[in-house]
Amino acid sequence: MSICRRLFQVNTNGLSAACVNYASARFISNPSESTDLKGIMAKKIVEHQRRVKEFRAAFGNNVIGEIAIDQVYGGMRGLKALVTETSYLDPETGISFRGYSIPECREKLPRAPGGEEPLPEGLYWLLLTGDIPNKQQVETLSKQFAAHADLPSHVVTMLNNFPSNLHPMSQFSAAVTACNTESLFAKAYGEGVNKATYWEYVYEDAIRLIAKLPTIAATIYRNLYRDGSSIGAIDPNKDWSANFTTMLGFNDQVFTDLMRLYLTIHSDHEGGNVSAHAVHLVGSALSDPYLSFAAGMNGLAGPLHGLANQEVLVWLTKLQKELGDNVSDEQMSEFVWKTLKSGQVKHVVPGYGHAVLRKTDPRYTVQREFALKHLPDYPLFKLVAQIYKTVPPILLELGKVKNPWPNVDAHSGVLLQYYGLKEMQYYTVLFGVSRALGVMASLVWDRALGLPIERPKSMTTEGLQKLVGAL
Ligand code: CMX
Repeated sequence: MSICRRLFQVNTNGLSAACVNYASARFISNPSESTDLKGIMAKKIVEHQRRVKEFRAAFGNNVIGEIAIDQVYGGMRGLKALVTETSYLDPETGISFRGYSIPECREKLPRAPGGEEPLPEGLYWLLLTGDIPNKQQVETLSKQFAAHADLPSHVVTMLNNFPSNLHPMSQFSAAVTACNTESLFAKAYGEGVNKATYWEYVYEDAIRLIAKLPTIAATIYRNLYRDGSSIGAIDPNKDWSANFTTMLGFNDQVFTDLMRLYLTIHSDHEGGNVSAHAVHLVGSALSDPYLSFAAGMNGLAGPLHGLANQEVLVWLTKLQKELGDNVSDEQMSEFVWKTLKSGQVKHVVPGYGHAVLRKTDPRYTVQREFALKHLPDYPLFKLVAQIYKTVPPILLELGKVKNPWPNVDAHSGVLLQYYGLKEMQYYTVLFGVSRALGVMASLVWDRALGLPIERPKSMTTEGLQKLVGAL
């Protein structure tokens, strides 16, 4: 009996445990030495299509959950209603990419010569295929990204003409949208290609889109914060992150290594978060990958999602300005309470809480480890560490917060500050560049599995009341 057959059988025995079993099981891995990623994908897709077909034929009518009225009004928390193959978020242990935890990815994924952190290109390979790539495979991907990094001239013109008060995330999303002149998928769809080949065009668009994001992001950065100075030329021998930090204007190997870590850990967080879900949803209408990704970026730009990394720094600098570097625990508690009850409006503590996680985010932990190694005495890091002690008991005291622990956004900004990337309004753009790896890998699989246009049923309150006999 095949491994997945056994997993599916477990599913019928005990639902909740079985879902975790299945979700955390590694994608059936069959690593290849070939550097032809698209060729590897073609084989994997045929195998996985067959697996899904058999599964659906045998279990398609099995019921896997119930929906409570509170869930319908409550942001659909906990509904198992999406398929995302690339990653799984466990409430207790955090994210795993194709079954590999962050520490495992850090250990197993190839690194740049002299670097200590994983190359995000390796993670992209892993997300697409389920296999840990070798050095040569990752190098091939780096070269492909470098080869496609140029922007169409109309996008450069557009970026150079944006007003400086347009938020970096709006610029980022608009530039990505305008890049859809390059979409091979849109062109092929217009020409009426066979549906079975859609994934191939999405795959090609995804490589090109990921390749262009650092160029777009660096152009925005230079225009806004470095007097419009030139980003310079792409070096075909450098990895994706090294080219990015050079284009931004940084020349520090440790910062580049931090960027590799950053771009790896922010990439994917299963399918239900706002940015991933938006890309999947818009992609299901067969909007091309550029349009789909831009939709996700507009969601990432919200303060309850990716913009929280900017909000954390704004909040932290306010705290530092008001209280200085040596803050007592009591003073800090007071400041947190003030935030929560400021004026008529109730605010959240940015960087804390999560819709799924119920423990400290491992993405926070890995950034803390990086800080402990490279900047243990940095005053802002010390404040972040102190906040880690102070905030959770206060959030627990509120009585309604389901997860009082820090998420990824509580730590990223302080590392960027230390290395001189101080413009906090820009931080979510970095998150966006990274998020492309996860959502684009998923979009390739969405089309490979032929997932249909997404269209859940909505109800009026009156309709719901009738449904449960309340009227
Ligand atoms: N500070 C204060 N109150 C918080 C809170 C926080 N950090 N986190 C949750 N709460 C509140 C909610 O606002 C909600 O209050 P109301 O009932 O009055 O509306 C209540 O606690 C229950 O919320 P929850 O079920 O614990 O959390 P949700 O799933 O609704 O929301 C999240 C999750 C992330 C939006 C929320 O925790 C939050 O706003 N955190 C701060 C913003 C943040 O850090 N966002 C980044 C998340 C990471 C990511 O983007 O992936």
